[in-house]
Amino acid sequence: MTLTIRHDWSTEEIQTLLELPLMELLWRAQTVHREANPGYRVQLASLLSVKTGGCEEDCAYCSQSIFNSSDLAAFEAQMQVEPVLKRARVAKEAGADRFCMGWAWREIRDGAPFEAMLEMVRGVRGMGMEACVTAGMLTDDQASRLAEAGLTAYNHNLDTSPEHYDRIITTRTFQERLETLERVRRAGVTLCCGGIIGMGETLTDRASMLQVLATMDPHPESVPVNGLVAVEGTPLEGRETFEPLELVRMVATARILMPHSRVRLSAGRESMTREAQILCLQAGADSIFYGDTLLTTGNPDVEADRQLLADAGVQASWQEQEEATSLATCTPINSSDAAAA
Ligand code: SAM
Ligand code: DTB
Ligand code: SF4
Repeated sequence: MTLTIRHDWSTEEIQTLLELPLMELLWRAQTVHREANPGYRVQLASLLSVKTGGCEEDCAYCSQSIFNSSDLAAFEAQMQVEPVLKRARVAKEAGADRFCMGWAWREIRDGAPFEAMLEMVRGVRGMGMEACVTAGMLTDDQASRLAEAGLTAYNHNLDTSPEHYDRIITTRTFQERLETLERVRRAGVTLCCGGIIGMGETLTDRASMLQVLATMDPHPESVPVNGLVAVEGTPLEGRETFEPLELVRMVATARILMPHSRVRLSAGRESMTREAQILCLQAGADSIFYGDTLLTTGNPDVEADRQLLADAGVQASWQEQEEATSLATCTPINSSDAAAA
């Protein structure tokens, strides 16, 4: 099969994929994944909330919005550069090769916190990890400065379909979301852009959100697929947990639509069985968030994830590090230093 990368998907075509018999959908997704990403490894990305709470947007799912009454909504905490870089070092030692930092902001403002953000990006890149930032809207100039600092990716999700969007967020528009994404692209930073299921959307909404992503040219390099974590104190608290097999369908469809993108199995893993998570890997997910917290909510712990990946028989970044360490241990035998000794 020769892969054709398309940017002209229709919502109807995508909905047909989402509705395929599961085995057929998985087969197609695997076929695309194997061809597009030979010898693939699952990327481990660690997350850190650098600025938590006090956000002026009203995202209905978010624990950090001042419009919500979650424990964190009114809380404002901002980490300094050194402690952040220390956390990045720990994540790297545990095997992560991407470090994602979040700021609960409506938009980035110039000044000391932004200068600190640039320093954090430089520091993470200096450790040899990919650096991703999510901090709301930004200007062209801020995007360029992040690019200069070496930022690998900027995360800004669509969250849901354009049609369902107003029921989830009213303080900024879907169009503003797209404009931020364009600014990031123009600055030469890669895009991390995806969404959430389980917020009362229809199947057509899911297809419509994927259609916006799959008609971007180029596709976002990274596509996080989140299952809603229904946080207490948000308007979505008490919502029934998303159906794990529906997350599997989203992952598989995203893989078929955007063959070369990294599809990230993101929030919601704590309410999925190991088997459902493995199905997501089989459906083409090639990254997970690694570490026992996401931004403000829980995530499986490192040991559990290592076991999960080992049981699934997939290679991940920490194994690359272990291979590199064992090679390094062997190196002196052949090196000139050893010969001289
Ligand atoms: N302020 C930034 C923004 O909105 O772009 C930053 C961070 S925000 C927390 C990053 C993304 O995480 C959101 O766009 C959303 O898709 C996802 N997310 C946040 N809270 C979530 C939750 N409770 N359940 C699932 N996904 C969530
Ligand atoms: C994304 O799509 N999911 C991650 C990352 N991008 C920044 C964040 C998930 C957050 C889940 C809720 C929380 O921990 O606050
Ligand atoms: Fe603010 Fe981002 Fe949370 Fe929305 S998702 S309330 S913009 S931190």
